[in-house]
Amino acid sequence: MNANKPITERDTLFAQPGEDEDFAFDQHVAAVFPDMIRRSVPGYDTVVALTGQLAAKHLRPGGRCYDLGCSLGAAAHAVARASRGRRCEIIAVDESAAMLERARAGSASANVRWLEADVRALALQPADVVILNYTLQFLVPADRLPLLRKARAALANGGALIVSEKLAACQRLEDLHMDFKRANGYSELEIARKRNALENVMRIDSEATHVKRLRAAGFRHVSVWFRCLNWASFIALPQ
Ligand code: GEK
Repeated sequence: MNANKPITERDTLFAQPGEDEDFAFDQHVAAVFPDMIRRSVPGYDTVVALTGQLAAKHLRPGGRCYDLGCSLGAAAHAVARASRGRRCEIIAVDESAAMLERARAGSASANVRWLEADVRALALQPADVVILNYTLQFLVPADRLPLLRKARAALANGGALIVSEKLAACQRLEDLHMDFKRANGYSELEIARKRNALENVMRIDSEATHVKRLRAAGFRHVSVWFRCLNWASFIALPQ
């Protein structure tokens, strides 16, 4: 059994009719988060595991890795597992107190340091790896390039930025993503209520916008290393 795997409840947050409020990473979401993200994000477990492996390739012994918008710390734990024995410092950051409380309680890794902070206000120390898995899409668009520039400035030349996001793509892929959610047991009501709740808080960009912005932030090499439907993961290298 994986000691870092949080015990989770089934996500039924939007199963009943109710007031449409903006989505928030509060204690209700934190309690069902592992179930919610696996049933909503195609390829999530694969992305988490490969994020750990990719990060480990760029992490030097004693090096530092940031997991920005860590939620329950799935990526941070994957990095800790993949870089075991290298005495790396993994700093997992989230502004949600509810997420961090659960993340800390469920963490068996001594290498991970948990920090409750807004990633936009956080000063980054020199690092080998910065991870932004499904976080950028929750920042207001004007705050995205400054954060990427800050990550670029913190990264060593041999370092890497890993970014995963939902993409603005064609209707066919959007429809397939809805089918993915239905196949994972979400009802039409749940899908519609979640979409309404996310409308004002999750604003997605196209693949081209991501690549352009990563280059504008100073990354010389940008590539997609995972794609499933309208979800993708990028790696951006300073050199
Ligand atoms: C995973 N990476 O499991 N500062 C800090 N945290 C923030 C900010 C901010 N400004 N804005 C949003 N967050 C994780 C999944 S979830 C994505 C990331 C999702 C945090 C927010 O509190 C939440 O925990 C996380 O970013 C986004 O791979 O739920 O779709």
